[in-house]
Amino acid sequence: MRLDAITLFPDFLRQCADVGVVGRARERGLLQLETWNPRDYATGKYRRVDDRPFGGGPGMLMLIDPLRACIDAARAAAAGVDAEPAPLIYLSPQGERLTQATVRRLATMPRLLLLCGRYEGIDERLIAREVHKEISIGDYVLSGGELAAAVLLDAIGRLQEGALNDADSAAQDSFEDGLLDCPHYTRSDTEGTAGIPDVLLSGDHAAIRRWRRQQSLGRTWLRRPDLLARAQLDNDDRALLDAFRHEWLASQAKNES
Ligand code: 9D3
Repeated sequence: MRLDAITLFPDFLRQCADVGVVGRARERGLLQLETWNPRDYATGKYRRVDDRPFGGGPGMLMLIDPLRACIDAARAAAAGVDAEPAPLIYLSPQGERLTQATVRRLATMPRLLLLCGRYEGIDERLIAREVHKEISIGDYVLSGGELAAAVLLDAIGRLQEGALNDADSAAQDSFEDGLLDCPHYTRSDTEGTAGIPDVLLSGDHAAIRRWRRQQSLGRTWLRRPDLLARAQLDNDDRALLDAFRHEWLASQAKNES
């Protein structure tokens, strides 16, 4: 898959694409990132990339002409990669909230253009004409779109076929089945095995699998009831969750007294 990012801070995104699983995906040729800087398409002595909004008020917008030239150049550079023009995604607080379902869909595309805004954003006419989809990564205020693009790059990159090794299998991930992960424990010279649930030390792999599933269900019930409401649970899951609820409610009652 090829990603083209339009950004005033190309170094930041390039560095994000160099580390960890995504860096490895790039080395394996599964993912390609190209960056395009509107500054390189700005004119005049100062190569300005910002401008004041019509109607006045505080804050600046990205200057429309360098941005359009930059988008055109990015599009032209990858024309011929496939027949359809690559969709342009604008990372913006006004966008649809990013979910793993969207990530999965985007990860199957041969090519995507990502537009990172700075200042207060971009001219609405540019959105209307050039942008296929606006995406937000959550309800908090960032200072620009680069971190959001890095989130998308990371989430998409690790899903490329061959990016993950068996050890970090995507199938076991939290959110792949809509549930939170179970607790994990590892060896410690200083802690020994204190505080580790007995079942994990028992060697009974069927019991371990059941315990982990129960913890996933229970934690999702406690922490993310919104996810639990949408999860597909079978009869075994419901029995495990009922038992978890019972134990948890009993332990709460004991703490009350
Ligand atoms: C006057 C109101 N503006 C500043 C508080 C609104 C505003 C403009 C530009 C708020 C944030 C930004 C920059 N944010 C992004 O470019 C952005 C973003 C975000 O802030 N939160 C979550 N997802 C995203 S995706 C891009």
